[in-house]
Amino acid sequence: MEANPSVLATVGVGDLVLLDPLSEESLLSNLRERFLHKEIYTYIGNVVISVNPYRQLPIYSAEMVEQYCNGNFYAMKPHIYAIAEDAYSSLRDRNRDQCILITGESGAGKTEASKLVMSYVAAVCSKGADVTKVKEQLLQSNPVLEAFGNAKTIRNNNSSRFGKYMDVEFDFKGEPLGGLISNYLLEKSRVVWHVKNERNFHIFYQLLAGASDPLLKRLKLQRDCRHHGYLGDENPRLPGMDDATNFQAVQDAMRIIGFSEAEVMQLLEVTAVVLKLGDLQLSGQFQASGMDACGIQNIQGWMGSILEQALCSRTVEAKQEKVVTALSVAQGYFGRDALAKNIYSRLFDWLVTRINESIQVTAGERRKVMGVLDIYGFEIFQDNSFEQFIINYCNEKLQQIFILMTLKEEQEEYFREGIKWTPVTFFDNSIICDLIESGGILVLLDEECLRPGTVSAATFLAKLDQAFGSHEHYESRKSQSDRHITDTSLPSTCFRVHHYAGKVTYNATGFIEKNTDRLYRGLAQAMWQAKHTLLRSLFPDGDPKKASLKMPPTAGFQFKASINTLMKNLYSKNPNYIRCIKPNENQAPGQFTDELVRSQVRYLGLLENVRVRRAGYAYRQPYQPCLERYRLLSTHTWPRWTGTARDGVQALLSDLDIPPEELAYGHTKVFIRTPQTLFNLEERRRRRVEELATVIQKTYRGWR
Ligand code: AOV
Ligand code: MG
Repeated sequence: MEANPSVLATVGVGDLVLLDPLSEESLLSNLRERFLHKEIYTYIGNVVISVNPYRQLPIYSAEMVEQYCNGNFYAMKPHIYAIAEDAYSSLRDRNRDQCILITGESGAGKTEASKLVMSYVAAVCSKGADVTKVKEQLLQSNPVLEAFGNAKTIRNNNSSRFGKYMDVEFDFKGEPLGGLISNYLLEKSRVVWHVKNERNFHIFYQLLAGASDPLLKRLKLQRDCRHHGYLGDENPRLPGMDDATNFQAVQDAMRIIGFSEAEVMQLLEVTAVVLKLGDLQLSGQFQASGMDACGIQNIQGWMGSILEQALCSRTVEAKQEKVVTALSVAQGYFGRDALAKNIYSRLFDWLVTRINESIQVTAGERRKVMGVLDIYGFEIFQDNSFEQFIINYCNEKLQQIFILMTLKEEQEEYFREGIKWTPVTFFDNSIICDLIESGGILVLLDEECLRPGTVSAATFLAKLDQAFGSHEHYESRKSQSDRHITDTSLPSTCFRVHHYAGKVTYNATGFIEKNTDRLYRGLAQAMWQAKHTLLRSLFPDGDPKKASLKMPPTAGFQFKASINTLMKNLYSKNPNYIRCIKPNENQAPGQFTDELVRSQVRYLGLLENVRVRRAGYAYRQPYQPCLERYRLLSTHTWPRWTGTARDGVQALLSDLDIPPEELAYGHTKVFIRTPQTLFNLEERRRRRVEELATVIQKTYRGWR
């Protein structure tokens, strides 16, 4: 049978399964050639590879949507719309919950891909008025969450600094009912500090650039970023990003989602409070007599004195006695920053909860779900801390789920089905996941955080050395000297993890504080006393009646738990993969840096992925549904078949002139080698259905 011309007749091959000869080099040059001809999408079977074009391509129009909506996955040029269509139609017609897993390093195009998938699904499902409202709400959650959760980093001008998973729920007809967003650990340290040439979260710049004069005055903010301590003093403008326009868009989006004017105002007020905290100047005087009067005025009248008390003293209750101790300036600043980070991250959680209130589905009918996962990508910076550790751990887990679901499952299924299989070796990263989670670094970090006595980065590092000194994916000064290696690039305060995507050196300093993430109780109480409804509601733990002595779970512990819940959720759905590749380090169009792409091709395991796919069969289906679907194509099985489903499928397919090497019969499923065979079957079925319909119509007319 001829291979599908549309997959072959493009630049290079559109499906790497068809690549000949297959090698890392040929795979790379195929991607390069396509990329340079603006063909950014390429398949490996049903996996889509997307290379970031860093320019607007004319391939996302309504006509394009139309084409993919009516076409067949294998009959059109590779496109992200094809995988969106495949997932959506499988959800609608085959009743299977779907998830879209988007992976790739920072700046590779994950967030853009997730938005393309969402907009595709929104465009193809029905256009009724009530549905339109739901669709708008779902789509508008993006600009809002991006304003508060994205920031410019060195890698990406619009980098997601939180993980996001969104379940979109559909009714039995495939119309959207609503959704539910889960967010994962926001990089809140950015609120109080960012490296040079990066920015704080977009919303701060948007607010200052876009707010009217009266609004700024009301919020007691200065328009110039340089007047605000947390924003730094470099020029914050970004090419191609208009903060003022975006501020308007964010406010419009909130209204569409269903925020009231009062809620929007409160949200902005709390955002302003965070900025103002950064402007607080603490001095020696601060300790003795409180902060200077103007500082209090500036921060907001209702917060002044409570905050002063909370920031410069700490109250410890011992044996029913209250002991008030004064804090040093450094402690005051530490408390101030902790408070700013806490307010902001709680505000972000509130934002997600609030959006969910608007989009959540309450009706009890059985629903179908499409989950879209867009997290922060694997990243390596000059200085990597707890946040990068968490982000990279998350990517490690996603890689694992990819390996498990695509490669391992594939092989194991052949084994289960009793079909001959030539094993393909691939790197299994579960050893790195274990190094981090089960009994790994995060667990030791928790132990260190909870241990009484003096703990520090040094004691934490010593603990790691003791446990993992000889682990092949762990490195530190100590483990190096044990192995007689001298490597001056690894500082003594750091440890290094060999991740699947590269080696990352983490600075252990700050891990303990960031993991414990404790806010002086006095600060939570001060916030709870605030006369601001929203701010107050963010700190239920500040209610003295509810204050418990139990230590809240650590940041790492919570993250681990939520990631594992997420993994279970993903495992229960039919996965669809989009693997994003970053073509160059300059965020520039038309540049394809071989070495950069090669390393991604390598760690994403694309070559192994092609091998597995080639060694195997592109499509499989259990006998019963297969018989049901195609039995009308053969007189052996139509109109009646009385034998077993397996015999039926065999009788039916051998009647259809399909080359025998195209098929394999497993214990419970039939396997089809190439997509073209399936395509052909579907086409014959479509024609046959039409034929039968005409017959029925004629008969019916005859009766009248
Ligand atoms: P990321 O989500 O993978 O990084 P983004 O999706 O934010 O990366 O993409 C980075 C930038 O690349 C975008 O802001 C666009 O300018 C450009 N881009 C990406 N995909 C496309 C596309 N299909 N067409 C045109 N431009 C595109 V991070 O969030 O940093 O891991 O944490
Ligand atoms: Mg992103």
